[in-house]
Amino acid sequence: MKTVFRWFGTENDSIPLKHIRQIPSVEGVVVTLPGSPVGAVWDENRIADLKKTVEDSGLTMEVVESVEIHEDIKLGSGKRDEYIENYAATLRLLKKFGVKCVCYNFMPVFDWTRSDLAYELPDGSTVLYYDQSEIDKVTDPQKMAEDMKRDSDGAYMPGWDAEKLDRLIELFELYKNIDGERLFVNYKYFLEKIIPVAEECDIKMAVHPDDPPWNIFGLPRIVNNQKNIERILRAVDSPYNGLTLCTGSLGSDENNDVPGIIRYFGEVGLADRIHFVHARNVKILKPGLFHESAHLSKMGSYDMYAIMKALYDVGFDGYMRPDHGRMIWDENGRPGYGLYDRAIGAEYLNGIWEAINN
Ligand code: DNO
Repeated sequence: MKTVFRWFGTENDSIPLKHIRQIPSVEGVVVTLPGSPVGAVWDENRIADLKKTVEDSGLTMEVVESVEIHEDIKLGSGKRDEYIENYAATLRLLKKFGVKCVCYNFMPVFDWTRSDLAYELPDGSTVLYYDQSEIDKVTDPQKMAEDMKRDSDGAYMPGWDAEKLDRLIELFELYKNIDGERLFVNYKYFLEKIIPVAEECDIKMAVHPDDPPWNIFGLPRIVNNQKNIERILRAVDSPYNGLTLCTGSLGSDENNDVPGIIRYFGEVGLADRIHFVHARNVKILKPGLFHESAHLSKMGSYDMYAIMKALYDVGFDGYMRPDHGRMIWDENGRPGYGLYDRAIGAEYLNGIWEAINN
């Protein structure tokens, strides 16, 4: 297991790389190119600069999160073939710079969604919070998207790019014709074209589960449970067609037994598809109502030992990053992505791993 840490780039992250370098277990950072227009080929010079900055700090740059997928690909319309070609061209560039794993998602319109980005816990820390009844009250997703942007203090929010937000009404109209099955067909089309390129580039594609893992605003979500994920992994049967096992995203639906899913993938020969793990804990208060928590098992609904042990037992050998932390110690940072709590999480998870290993 290689521990990595998400970093949004010099211009977009308040955390200096030298601080990340000082977290004992962390070997590398998970990067993206903020501001790259979705669907366009990434800029080679910017990738080169990023790699130099990262490596000059003594860290590796082997994981990208995300190369986002244009809505036309998910909708199966418009300029999807052109966007798929651009995606392939970006993968070829990333190969040149030693990238080994690309995390992406296939959620229509919205990436991760929360109703509160700074919910206060009794200890005074703040966390991301989701209340389905609040989401159900949203009659204007455009306004919700704008509120989320505002509450993130203007920070660049991956997956919430301006181009998409500007055409929300149009997108909602277009998605009226897309149910889960249609979305799957469009996804398979993308995989059939892109997985051979991933093979050629030796880049593992790792789809991120939907967060939360159920339909929202009437938009279908299909990367959400064991059965549907298995179907996707088998749709193009290649080791390069893999998964980002996000414990918190899957785990916010109590029907998803996360260690059970890992063990099941081990039993059916799909363990080697888990290329990347996002490890965090989440406290489910009732179905559709949860908040994120410290990584420590007793702070949330998940036994993190059981998750790490399941990964160990199925032979997990990919990348792991501590996912969303609380905001603690008066840190001002991007919701979910402060330095301190994620660093604590990284060491805790590595402690579990070391104990299992020994
Ligand atoms: C949230 C992240 C997601 C993830 C994307 C991958 O914190 O885990 O935004 O990066 O879904 O495309």
